[in-house]
Amino acid sequence: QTSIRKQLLELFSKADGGFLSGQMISEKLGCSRTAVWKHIEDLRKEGYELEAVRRLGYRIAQKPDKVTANEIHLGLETEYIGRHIHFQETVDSTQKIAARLGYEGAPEGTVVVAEEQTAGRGRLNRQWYSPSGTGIWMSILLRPNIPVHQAPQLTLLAAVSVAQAIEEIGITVGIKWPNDILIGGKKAVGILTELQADPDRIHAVIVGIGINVNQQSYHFASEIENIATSLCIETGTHVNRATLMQRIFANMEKLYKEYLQNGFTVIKVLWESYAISIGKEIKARTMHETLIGTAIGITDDGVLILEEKNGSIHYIHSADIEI
Ligand code: BT5
Repeated sequence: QTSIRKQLLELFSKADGGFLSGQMISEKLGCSRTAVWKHIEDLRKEGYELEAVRRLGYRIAQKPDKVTANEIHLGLETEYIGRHIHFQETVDSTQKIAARLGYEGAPEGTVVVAEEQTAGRGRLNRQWYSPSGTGIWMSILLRPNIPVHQAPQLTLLAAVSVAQAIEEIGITVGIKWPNDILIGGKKAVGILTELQADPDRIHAVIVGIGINVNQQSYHFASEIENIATSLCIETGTHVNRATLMQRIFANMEKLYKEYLQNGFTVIKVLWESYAISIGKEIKARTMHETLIGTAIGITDDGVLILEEKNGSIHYIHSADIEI
């Protein structure tokens, strides 16, 4: 039963929003027209909006707002990112599961995604709020053959692919080094990159991405209600999460291929086009000190360059930035 469902969704995926006749479906699936009708009804019960037109057949007008493998595969345009989806309704943290899959040899492009995280985390073990059904909480596993010190570039690459996907739905975004995507000064996306590596070789990079998608402001915990926003708040409309994930995967795969082939140059230029801290006076809080100065750019490794008033230059690998 589930495999027929899968085949049916694959047919619709190939039709790319177009109509499939009942006759054609019944032939391809090897079942009766009545059985096709029953499967279509089942899809409707799951939240798919199916348009039925005489002589033309059926068309998926809207898929349910779920982030299960079926919804993500329906219409996915990539070669490997998102081809292996590990979905669970509730997890502690998708990073933890992706880390385990990383050690177990999961292929590049594997994505772990959940409707809810009970222990989502940011950098330095800070909490990442991940309420059920409202956001995209996912971890993407990559296995790039690059030197360890270049791994931070992948955080910036991921940020660009998410920024592009959000722009495609008509929202202007800015990136705050290294990992925040802001809309109108408020945080909509956080990215956390973790490594599985020996000193001289990367085994896996796990890019964790948290996106506030369909929260209303009253959904936010009081700790973040003044600093956080969601795509729904910004657009005024509900945003389909699986479709957004597909756009992120497509953008990311394109940039990642470019990156592996030609290096960081193109990604850096794109990243800089979104950067909101560069050229500005910032306060950078690192583990050891707080520096105030002008953010004059990023290095080819993705490290932030800060110039103090007295002219001294600092290379910042990790910090919280205030603009
Ligand atoms: C981050 O850390 O911004 C990285 C967040 C990465 C989350 C993803 S979700 C999928 C994957 N699985 C995980 O467990 N994590 C990754 P950082 O720069 O340290 O920012 C954390 C701070 O952002 C917190 O201290 C809060 O102030 C704020 N924050 C927490 N939840 C938020 C939310 N939903 N929206 C906006 N801001 C939030």
